[in-house]
Amino acid sequence: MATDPVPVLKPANPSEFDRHIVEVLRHRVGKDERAAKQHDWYTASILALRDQIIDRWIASTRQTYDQGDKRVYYLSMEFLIGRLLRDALSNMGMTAEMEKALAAHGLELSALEELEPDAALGNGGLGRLAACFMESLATLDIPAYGYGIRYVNGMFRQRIDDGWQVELPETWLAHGNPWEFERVESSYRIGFGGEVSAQDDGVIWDPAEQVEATAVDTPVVGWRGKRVNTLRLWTASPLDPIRLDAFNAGDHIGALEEQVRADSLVRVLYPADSSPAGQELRLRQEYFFTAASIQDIVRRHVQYEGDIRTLAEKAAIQLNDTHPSVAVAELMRILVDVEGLEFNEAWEICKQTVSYTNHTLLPEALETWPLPLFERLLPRHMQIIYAINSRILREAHKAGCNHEQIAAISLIDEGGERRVRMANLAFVGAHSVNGVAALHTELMKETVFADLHALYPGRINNKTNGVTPRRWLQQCNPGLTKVIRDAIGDGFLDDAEKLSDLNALADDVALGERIHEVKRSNKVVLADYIKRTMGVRLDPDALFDVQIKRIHEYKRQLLNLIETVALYDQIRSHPERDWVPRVKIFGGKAAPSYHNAKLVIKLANDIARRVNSDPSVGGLLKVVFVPNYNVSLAEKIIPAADLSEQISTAGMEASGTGNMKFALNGALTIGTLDGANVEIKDKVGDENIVIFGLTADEVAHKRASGYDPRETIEGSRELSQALSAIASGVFSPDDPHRYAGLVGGIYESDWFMCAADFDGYAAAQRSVDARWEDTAGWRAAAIRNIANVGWFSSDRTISEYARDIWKVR
Ligand code: NBG
Repeated sequence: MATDPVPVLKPANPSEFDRHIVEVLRHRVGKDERAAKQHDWYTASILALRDQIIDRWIASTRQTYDQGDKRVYYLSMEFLIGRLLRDALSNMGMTAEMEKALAAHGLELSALEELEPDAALGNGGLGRLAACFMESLATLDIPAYGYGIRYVNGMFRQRIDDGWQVELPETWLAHGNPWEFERVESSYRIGFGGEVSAQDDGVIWDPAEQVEATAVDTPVVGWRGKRVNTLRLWTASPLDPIRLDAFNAGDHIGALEEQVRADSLVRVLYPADSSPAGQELRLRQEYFFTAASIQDIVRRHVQYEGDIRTLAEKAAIQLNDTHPSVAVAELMRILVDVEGLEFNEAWEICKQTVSYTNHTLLPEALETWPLPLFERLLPRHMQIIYAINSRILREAHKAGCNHEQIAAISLIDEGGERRVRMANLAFVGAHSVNGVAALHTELMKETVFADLHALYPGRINNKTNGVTPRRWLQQCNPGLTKVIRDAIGDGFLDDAEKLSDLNALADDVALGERIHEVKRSNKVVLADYIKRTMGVRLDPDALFDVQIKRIHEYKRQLLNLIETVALYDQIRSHPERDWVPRVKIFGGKAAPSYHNAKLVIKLANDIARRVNSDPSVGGLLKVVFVPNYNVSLAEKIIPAADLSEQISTAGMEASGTGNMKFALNGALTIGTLDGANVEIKDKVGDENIVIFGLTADEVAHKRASGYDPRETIEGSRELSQALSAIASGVFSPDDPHRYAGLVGGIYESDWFMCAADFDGYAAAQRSVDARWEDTAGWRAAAIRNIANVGWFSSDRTISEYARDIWKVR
């Protein structure tokens, strides 16, 4: 039975809570407890828990109003929240009570938890970071709203058919969502297109189309239930749901056109990780949720403060990547056209209020929109952007920028088809522009934002990412949490950096043994899941080597697979050697249109089929690709991992956050000096992490100096053999040329440095084997990882944002 680490609140009398659940079951679910099914109990449990949360929610909101506190507004196209039941129970300190209440009806909480759909309103790291931030904001008692879109179909469900990824719609709302509240009173009209006309007293934008945005709120509970904040997601509806005249005239489909148009705005999350979908609908989605959020923020401010001029004192708007950067133009439009401020004054307010986080340097991910599209959809915003641009370019000119620098700073990309640069817009409209790990922030200054940084030095700052230790330690790994509490007490539950007390115990054999026992039982649970769902049997005493994340060439799942093939060859050629039994676990989704990423998934499955059925490896190597990787699966897999694969081409992974979760759960990292790996290494110490490969500088230099991968490949027997095996169809006898192109890419350009880093990676893997044989050494290193990554708590990250950017207490 899971128990709460520490009772958090004054527990309600268990029998009282039980009565409450039954009452909810009857009156809000409409079921007799004798006839109720699991799903009815699930709904009743959440609603009963929600009642407890609401009291704190109202108290938090009142307090913010009464004290006139500054609020943080986190605008994000994605919130990858996952399941909420366990999180809310644990943070409210009500897990034990809920278990007891359910037991009285012969129910198990863990079974009900499995009924909750994963709210997958995000692609990967960026969306999950937003979810961790929401939880930390509430934990730190900072008044905050998350603003996003209530997608009807979130991230697609991935099925693997004959090794290939198949995308299916995820229907998380199919059975209702007991967490949310629709706020019909918080509705705004959002316009698109139309005409702009100048009147005596200002500019009038007369949109050609309008939809209504309505708020749907979900409470977000912080640790120990101190504060409950709001995640406000927008849904869309037409102003006229049906054109009755058309309907009556027989045009049944055409009559519903507006409804369909509105629905499509909130229908799908674009499943393209770090690359813009490039479609008009995406820009419409961005404007839709941003405009609704800005209107909501301004309305709240004016209602309670009376004076729009004090906006920056009471509101901090954080743009999560460039997706909401049209906020700069929208806020300016409202300040100037609606509130009647002078442009200059409005511009100062805008900059003081807004700040922007960059999450990638990949050129294809820095959003730009074709100018004609932007102008057609948002004619007034286009004018405002021109006005901002002329101001910025004058400043650049005055500062002595040359022609090239001015071209790079401009909000309009004039090379080729003219496009609006959303990153530049966010940069100039914000007082703070931050990167998400130290290396990434430095690279921002040197590469994509070099000229803007020179013009506005001091604006770029670093805020290294973090993860919430509630979900990513306490809730996903109760066994480890208990062992740590027994060892160092409860302090780390409120301050993750207190995990450092474990350092003194790193060589304690008994502690090492207990942590090992927990890890082993987590591995048994995962192995059972994999046996049940995939039919593959895993040995829980093998080394579990895990790479779970979006499938992307820069993340180099391919490098891992090539090394897997090389290891397979080695085991077969040298069966007499003392091989460390390994399980290679992969998981992740590929963007549906990303050909090479989908091929990598197929390759992983092809290799798995061959290796797992080859009796000559004698179970020393197993490969599994776990389908439909999502937040809930991560919560199962991470606590069971021994080795964390963080092997991106240096300079390309902005931060990574999975790397932090694994280390917190006692896995060792094998990785490159990329993203936050660099800082993880600094914290855990060189001896407790396995680093290999080119540095970001070396990668840049190699690319610039005419690198020839052929030479490298020919110089490495292991690599060339593995590549020829893959390319010649050893793993794809049904289609021998399937991987010729994938491997050909490595021979021809090796942009992602798989060949260049292969030998270093393979050697690092063998050093991992050697470490694993040294049981005491491995266990001590695992403890030192747990002990030293408390700094990567999102509480620390959020305190830095609060202090340096938002200026909230
Ligand atoms: C991702 C980066 C990750 C980073 C997360 C959160 C995008 C655009 N960026 O390295 O690739 O950890 O953002 O900051 O999804």
